[in-house]
Amino acid sequence: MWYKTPRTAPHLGRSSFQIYLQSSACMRITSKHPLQLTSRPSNSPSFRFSQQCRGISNRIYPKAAWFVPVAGTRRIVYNTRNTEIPTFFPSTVNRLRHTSIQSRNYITPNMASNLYTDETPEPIRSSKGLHLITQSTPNGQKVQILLEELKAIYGTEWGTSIINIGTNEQKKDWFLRLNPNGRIPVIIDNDKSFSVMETSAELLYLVEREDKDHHFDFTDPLEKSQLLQWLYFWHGSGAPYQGQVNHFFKYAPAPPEQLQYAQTRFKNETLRVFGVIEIHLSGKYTGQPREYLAGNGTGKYSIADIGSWPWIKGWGWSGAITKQDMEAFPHLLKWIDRIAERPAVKLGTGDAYDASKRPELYVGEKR
Ligand SMILES: N[C@@H](CCC(=O)N[C@@H](CS)C(=O)NCC(=O)O)C(=O)O
Repeated sequence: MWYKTPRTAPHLGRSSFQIYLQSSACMRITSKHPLQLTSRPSNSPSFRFSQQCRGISNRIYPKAAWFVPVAGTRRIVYNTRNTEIPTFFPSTVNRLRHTSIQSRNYITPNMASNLYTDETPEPIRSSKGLHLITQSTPNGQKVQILLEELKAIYGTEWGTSIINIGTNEQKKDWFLRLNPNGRIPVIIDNDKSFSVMETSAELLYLVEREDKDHHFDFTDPLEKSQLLQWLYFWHGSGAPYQGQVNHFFKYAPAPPEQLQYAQTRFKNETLRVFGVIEIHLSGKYTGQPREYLAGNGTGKYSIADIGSWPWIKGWGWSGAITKQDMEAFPHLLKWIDRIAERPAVKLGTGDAYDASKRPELYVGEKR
């Protein structure tokens, strides 16, 4: 139902904002799926939605205009003829995103509204707040550990779904929609209808969202830079090599003589990277041995450590790297043990993420 209002909207005050919507889209939206508008700040769903609509109308229908003034606690939508649309309820906003707007491609594919389809497993589709899709591999464990650390300090809550990457569940459409790279882990922030791929970006996203007191990152720009250096170093120069060691020693389907070059190459690169971290931790060039990768003095445990530890602690997994090889890295070995002692690290690598112990978390094809 629509209401007539005075010609001038009385509440277009300082706290108001205006948006312009393409009128026929707006007509469909408001008649079928009422839109709630709030006076809350710019990260509210309705404001973001409004911004999206503004982009649409500017591009396609520059002349069509709907005013959406928001002031104080009033929640009112106006069109150009000052016709007032009644106020609406929050639950309609999500429904709106998933139906009329999305199906008409008014929102670009990257936008949040496209997170789920009917194919998305129900526990993920109906998840609220933060949701992790994982398997307890080194990459999965990075995010599992940080979430457990955040829970220990802030009581952070999230849901977990475990998939079996052996069945290629991560290559299905429902998953690629969340992470086009088709790999775990993925974090979904349902509060913002936003998904995050790539472990380092996920760690950064989570500390930004949850770690208000900076337990796992830094406020000082130089310390923060150091954190990023080691986070990126491992992401770009550590995991890819160690991942190839695992591949060429454990999985590659070729006769051993054909694998030798790749095996030697990636094993040596991995050991070289371990050596880089050993130099840093030993204080060889600074005179200051360190306990952790980033931070002044001996450093502070942070997402730089969390981003690399789950891989490095598994140095023996492929069978390629021997105890004797590792003797060259005494500081690295102590760092592995130091971090392994943390309760949240034990939780993040433990039974809570073992699909055989938590079958209720399993989604998708099992085997
Ligand atoms: N660069 C990615 C790598 C993620 C990744 O490789 N995940 C592995 C598990 S450790 C995976 O999903 N593999 C399945 C596949 O390759 O299809 C990240 O840091 O998130």
